[in-house]
Amino acid sequence: MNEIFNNIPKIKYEGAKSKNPLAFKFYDADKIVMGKKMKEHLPFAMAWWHNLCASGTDMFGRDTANKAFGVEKGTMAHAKAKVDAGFEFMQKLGIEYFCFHDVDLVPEADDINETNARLDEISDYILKKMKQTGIKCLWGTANMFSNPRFMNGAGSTNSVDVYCFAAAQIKKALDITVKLGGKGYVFWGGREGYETLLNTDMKFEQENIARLMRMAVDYGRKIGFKGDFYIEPKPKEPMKHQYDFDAATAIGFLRHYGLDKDFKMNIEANHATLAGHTFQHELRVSAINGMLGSIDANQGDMLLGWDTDEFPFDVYDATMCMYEVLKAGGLTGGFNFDAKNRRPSNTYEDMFEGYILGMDTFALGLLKAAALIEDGRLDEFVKNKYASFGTALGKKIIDGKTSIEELADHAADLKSIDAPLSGKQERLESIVNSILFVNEK
Ligand code: XLS
Ligand code: CA
Ligand code: CA
Repeated sequence: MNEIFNNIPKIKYEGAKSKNPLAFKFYDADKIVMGKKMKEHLPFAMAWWHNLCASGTDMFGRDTANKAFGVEKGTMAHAKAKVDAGFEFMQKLGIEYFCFHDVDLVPEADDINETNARLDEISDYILKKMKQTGIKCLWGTANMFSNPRFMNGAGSTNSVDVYCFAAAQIKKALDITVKLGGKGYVFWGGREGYETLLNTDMKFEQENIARLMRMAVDYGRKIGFKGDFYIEPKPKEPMKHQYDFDAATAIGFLRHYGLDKDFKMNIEANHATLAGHTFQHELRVSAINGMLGSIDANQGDMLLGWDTDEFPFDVYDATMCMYEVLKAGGLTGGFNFDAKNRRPSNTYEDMFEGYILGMDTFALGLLKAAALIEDGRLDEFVKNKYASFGTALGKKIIDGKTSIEELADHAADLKSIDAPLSGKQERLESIVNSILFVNEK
């Protein structure tokens, strides 16, 4: 088979001083950080859709990048060329996982039976490549938002036929995910939301989404899927009100409908900021609820109000992300680069440089997060902040062994109240800066 990216070498680690754009500056796969190899802390994944499909089309103009990979687009030959390109790309970067939507893999036919036959064929081909290379599937999903049939939603649609179509796509995407040994299965509710309540029965729609998820879980478990189902929260775009607004909303939904044992969160950085949260906030909410599953590693642009899916280069955010991940004991999933090159970055080389940037940013984030934890001052501060709950009365509160009356009596007897400690935000931020920008020897 011919090389597709024939002017791109295998990407190696050369260190922070390297000026070679096609080398890692911080991602040193086998380097040990807090007792584990970098590549074990950072199971990176390639997103099939952005990397192998998206070619720069936006609302105002057509493709700028050529992702035909030498074959006619919209054909099975092209679907296979994308597999070849994807595996060569991952091997050259040392990426061990990929993520996909059903329709990223093959062109959708008018007849679902034909689409499914194409999916069978391509997944055989992918499986062969996986065996040859050791590359694995992180998660699969069904695209239930692009086709016009989903304009009123998939699980939240008003049409029984469309609901069945969504079920059929989930069933097949689960079959393929299981066939490829995927660790997870994602639900991102692209059209699960509404524009106006004048035409929407919100309760009915949410119940129907939950029913579809329940059936998906039952089917998945029946065919031997042992991984996690994920909800990927996003507050808006495409719908004005998305039902899975943020992690707290999605977790509440899962608990309400008894789905919480089978699901975790797939947190995307750009979706967090669209919801008015930091990336770190969404990770913490997921972690403290035992639902931190996987991460879509990208970043948005704070000056733009939409989902720009940029390659992450913000080291501060990556550090705070890795701080949460390390504290949570790692992810059950991985780090999927749901990111695309900017429209004018339209060469093969740019595809590689996007991933090098993202991988280096997270490697640096990992190193800095480990340094923050080893330094210990942040942890120490937070521990001390709540120290008064270590007193006898504090313990009674924590153990649920007191009452409002007893606490009120305590307050009535107080001669003075201990001033709550200073929050020391500026000192803590200064500690973060001093660790982020320390000169490495
Ligand atoms: C879109 C989402 C989507 C999911 C998978 O905003 O990020 O790409 O990750 O359907
Ligand atoms: Ca995503
Ligand atoms: Ca996104």
